[in-house]
Amino acid sequence: MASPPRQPAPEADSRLPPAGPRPALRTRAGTLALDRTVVVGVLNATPDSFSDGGLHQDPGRAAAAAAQMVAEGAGMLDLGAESTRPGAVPVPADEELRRLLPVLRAVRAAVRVPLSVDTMKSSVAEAAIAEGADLVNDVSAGRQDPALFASCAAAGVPIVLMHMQGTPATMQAEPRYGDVVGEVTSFLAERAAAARAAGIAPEGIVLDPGIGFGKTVGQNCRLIRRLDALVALGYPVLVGVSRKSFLGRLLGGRDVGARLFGTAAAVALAVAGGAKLVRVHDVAAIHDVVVVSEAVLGA
Ligand code: HH2
Repeated sequence: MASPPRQPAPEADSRLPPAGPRPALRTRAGTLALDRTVVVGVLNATPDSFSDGGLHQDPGRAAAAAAQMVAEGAGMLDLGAESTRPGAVPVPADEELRRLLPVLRAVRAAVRVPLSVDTMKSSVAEAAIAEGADLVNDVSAGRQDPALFASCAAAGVPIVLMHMQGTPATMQAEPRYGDVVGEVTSFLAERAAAARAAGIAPEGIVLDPGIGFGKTVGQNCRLIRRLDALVALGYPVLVGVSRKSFLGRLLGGRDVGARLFGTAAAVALAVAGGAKLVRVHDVAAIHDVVVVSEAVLGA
């Protein structure tokens, strides 16, 4: 397999987003073009996710929400059945599957966009792929279950590799870094190399700095500000800031339901930094943010 091309030399106009070296992601649902930023809608089939917990456990409601997100501009949907919010405890695979599969089947029947499954377990990923999932989104970047890379490689599905310091149960206790941008970037470079060594194609790898996963408010902001360092690795970058608690803290303790403008600001800056996918709950609003951000960046 060819190596991902290096980031081209910096443009004269540094306000422009770095040119994406891989403008598309190949999935079984077709090619997902990344020349425009893709809005990824979040659908959690969980009772306890920090934002949409309990809303999408019913397959019919999940399918209706999925169809609405696609109508509002989502180019991909991310389905999860295990919360990874700070303090969350792990869910056994059988329970994760019991929650996920009925929702996945209903959503798969309702929409044609690529579906990713947010899981750290190879058994869950394999069952989800058999039911029509097109990508795997692993917040542990293949560390929780070393068999996950092989599952993705065998099925030929892309994977999102996310940085997390610690585990969801403990990660916000005391995040520590010498150089957060350097450490997150070199960690993801190493995980991408491990994924490729396990047989995942380079054009099937997406990197994610893991906003809110073992980071302080300042470290989250720094990672968004210096997204260029991650983009320079040559893989598409996904950013998930939606309604997260660093926004609540920046806004004086704002409630989870009142973080839309904060989310919008962070998404606009992530797009300016070169994010090719943004994972959000409020698809209609963030679709507008992305359209306007790209128009300004391209002017
Ligand atoms: N954030 C969450 C979950 N999965 N995956 C990626 N790749 N990047 C993220 O930033 C990310 C993620 C947390 O958000 P949410 O799914 O809304 O909450 P919960 O983990 O409580 O289900």
